[in-house]
Amino acid sequence: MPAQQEVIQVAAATEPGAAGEQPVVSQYAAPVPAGERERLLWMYRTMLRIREFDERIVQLFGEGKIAGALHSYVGEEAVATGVCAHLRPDDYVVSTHRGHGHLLAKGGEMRRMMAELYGRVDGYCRGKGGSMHITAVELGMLGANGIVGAGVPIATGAGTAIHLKGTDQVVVCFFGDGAVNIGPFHEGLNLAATWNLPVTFVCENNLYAQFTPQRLHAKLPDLYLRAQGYGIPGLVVDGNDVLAVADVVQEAVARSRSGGGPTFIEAKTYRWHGHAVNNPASAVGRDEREIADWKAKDPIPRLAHHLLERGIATALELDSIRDEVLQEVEASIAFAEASPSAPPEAALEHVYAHLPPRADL
Ligand SMILES: Cc1ncc(C[n+]2csc(CCOP(=O)(O)OP(=O)(O)O)c2C)c(N)n1
Ligand SMILES: [Mg+2]
Repeated sequence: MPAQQEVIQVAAATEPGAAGEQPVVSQYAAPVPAGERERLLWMYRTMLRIREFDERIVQLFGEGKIAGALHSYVGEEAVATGVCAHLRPDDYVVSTHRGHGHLLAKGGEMRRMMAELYGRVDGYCRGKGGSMHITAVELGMLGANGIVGAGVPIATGAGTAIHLKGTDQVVVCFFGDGAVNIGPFHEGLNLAATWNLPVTFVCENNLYAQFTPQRLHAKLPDLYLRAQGYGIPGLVVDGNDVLAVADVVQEAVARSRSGGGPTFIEAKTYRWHGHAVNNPASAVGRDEREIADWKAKDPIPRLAHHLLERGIATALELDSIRDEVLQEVEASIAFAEASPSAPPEAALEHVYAHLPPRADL
């Protein structure tokens, strides 16, 4: 594990909440608390928050309370959590259509994400973005993205900005196995490699792109080997082992911070549910056996086992973390339901940034 990071408290909305509340400080906003035990418990809590949030929103979708498309991250929690365990609040992440876990791991407030899914004004994008467009620049979350592979050039752009500013920030770009065959993926990786930019590219290989098994869309079984084509380090990791993910990301991020350029990490994992909330898990080519085998590698009990076996936490402590997370989920629903819907007339607000006029234009 790396040098300890400070506990950072990230202010929530700068605008008052639905009921005229003052901005609050999220209890779990700190990416990584100081101290190893705390870091491990943060990982456990973060994976549970991601799991319970995504399981609950599927129910809410079924009840008609949430509209639009939802893509469950259940099964893949160790990737976002392990990655963000080594990021600072001023680092950036670029997300995907399956991005709830990325936001929570980067310090996002569950209740503001829930409000966004409900289309309410207290959501991260004032209820106008929904699941696939959540952006929280104040947390370094540069956006979920409904276009497969489109985050790669955005991450390369953010890496270029860091390079030009001369800071030691880093960017992590999340994308799926389906994105590695998209044109902008190659352009973005090539440019990041050539310009030695501080970007860690994290391929969440859950073995399927929508319904297409990875073996049918790429000849290479190990996608991290693509890194060789760009002349950058490529690493592969068990994406269901949060500690292993944290270790490889620690190495990649340290290299980027010290000017060593980008890394490509392939995290092999699996999503338990269908591609989107309205697709059955078994849709096209996924049999019950395969799903059951991956469920047996559930990253959450795996970390719990480690914590218990090493005497890092007691079963009582882990139970109480679960209780707190379940309460947080229910509180986030109450918060979202109390928040007003985004008014239709707000649709055209915040479309463009208002920049001060420049004399030289
Ligand atoms: C450019 C583009 N092509 C196709 C789609 C439709 N689409 C949405 S998600 C998806 C599969 C993405 O698979 P992957 O990148 O492996 O991510 P996962 O869903 O497995 O997390 C596709 C093809 C899209 N959104 N954008
Ligand atoms: Mg995939």
